Amino acid sequence: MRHQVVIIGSGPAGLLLGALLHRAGIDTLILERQSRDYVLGRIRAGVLEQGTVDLLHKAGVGARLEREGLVHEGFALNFAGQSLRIDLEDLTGGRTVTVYGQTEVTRDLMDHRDASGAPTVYGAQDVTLHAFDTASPRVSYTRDGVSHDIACDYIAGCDGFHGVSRASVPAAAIEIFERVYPFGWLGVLADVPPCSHELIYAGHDRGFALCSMRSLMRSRYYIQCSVDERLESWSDDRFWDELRRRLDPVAAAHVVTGPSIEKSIAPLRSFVAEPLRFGRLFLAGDAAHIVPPTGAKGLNLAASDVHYLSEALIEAYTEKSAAGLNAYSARALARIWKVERFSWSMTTLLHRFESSSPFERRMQDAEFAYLQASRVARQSMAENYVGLPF
Ligand code: RFL
Ligand code: PHB
Repeated sequence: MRHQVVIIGSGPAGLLLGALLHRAGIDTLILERQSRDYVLGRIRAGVLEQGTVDLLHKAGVGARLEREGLVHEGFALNFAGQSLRIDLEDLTGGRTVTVYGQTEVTRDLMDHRDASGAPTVYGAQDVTLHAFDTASPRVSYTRDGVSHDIACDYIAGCDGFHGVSRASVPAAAIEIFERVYPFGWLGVLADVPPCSHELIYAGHDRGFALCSMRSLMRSRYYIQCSVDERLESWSDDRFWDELRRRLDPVAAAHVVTGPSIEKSIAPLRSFVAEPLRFGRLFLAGDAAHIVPPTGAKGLNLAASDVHYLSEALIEAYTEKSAAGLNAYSARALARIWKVERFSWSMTTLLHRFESSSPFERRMQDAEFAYLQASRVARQSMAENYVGLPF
């Protein structure tokens, strides 16, 4: 068997790359370790930058997003009992973000791919990359006990942080930059109306809290928790009580509680692998980098990688030019590092660090006071939140 591009992973990065390449007449095979339902069951991101929305439209999957996505013109920062609105639209000359769940993005991309006839293998086990440092790379896998070997021109490693692609690169060829934060996020999804029509990011002495949503009837809330927290020790009631303690009184009074339909703990990490290209293997999305979710950037960063990579591959096939492929790693990394910086700074501003000295706490207070006092400071936050240009 042979395909032009083998894409490993059917998360947002792999599916979006597949859609953009298919549109350009490039033949792709997606290999996904899990089942389709398993991938759709993971509750993750909720906020899309305009650039991501535009890319989804370009890929031909914007219709439901256009109908059901909630356009947000601002969000609130709560800090030490005070609330500050970041007016995205005003501060960025009219730019906004769209609240639309990663699950829905993934479902739209999967449906679109099925309708296009492009192949995806779910439940692909033992995916192994071969000879990607030569002109004839291959990918092998097993499915239902049968082995398969696929020849291709290029391999796109879109298989997330724990995938096989980055792990296949010799350690000496890759440099890792990493910060692991000493806390996680406990997230709850519930079919209750959101406590506010905009997102609320709350820095509090008891720890960070975030009020988000998936629709006008479905809320997504997070609270900072310790890394070794056990999910079993968080009843719904305990979660709602802790959430309300960390919000300003107005927001707390508007929290509508109800049974959780999903509850999970996510660790927080900043991570970048350099470079993103190894011969004919290209890394994109969480396979190459992780940001802590405080800036709502992970999915959006996967989309911007895919923008650069899809353009480069299309150029390689249609113009027989390797210029885009040669530039991919540097172009993508330039944007990745800026987004890493923003995600780290939002995390540092809003979380409670056990190890913080009194000086460091005062630095958090001062940063919030500066945001309150300075339009330029708010503008910088807004510019990053709506998304830096591709
Ligand atoms: P994914 O989504 O992890 O998909 C990778 C896919 O590869 C498959 N895979 C393999 N397939 C074959 N063989 C193997 N050996 C394989 N190993 C893995 C996996 O099964 C999977 O299907 O990576 P991708 O596509 O790069 O997408 C990245 C995003 O999922 C991620 O960055 C975001 O979810 C991060 N994130 C957020 N991003 C935002 O832009 N806005 C947000 O509001 C936001 N909130 C969040 C988040 C992530 C969170 N968690 C749980 C980490 C909130 C949370 C709580
Ligand atoms: C979410 O809705 O899941 C969400 C929103 C904003 C973030 C992170 C996660 O910064």
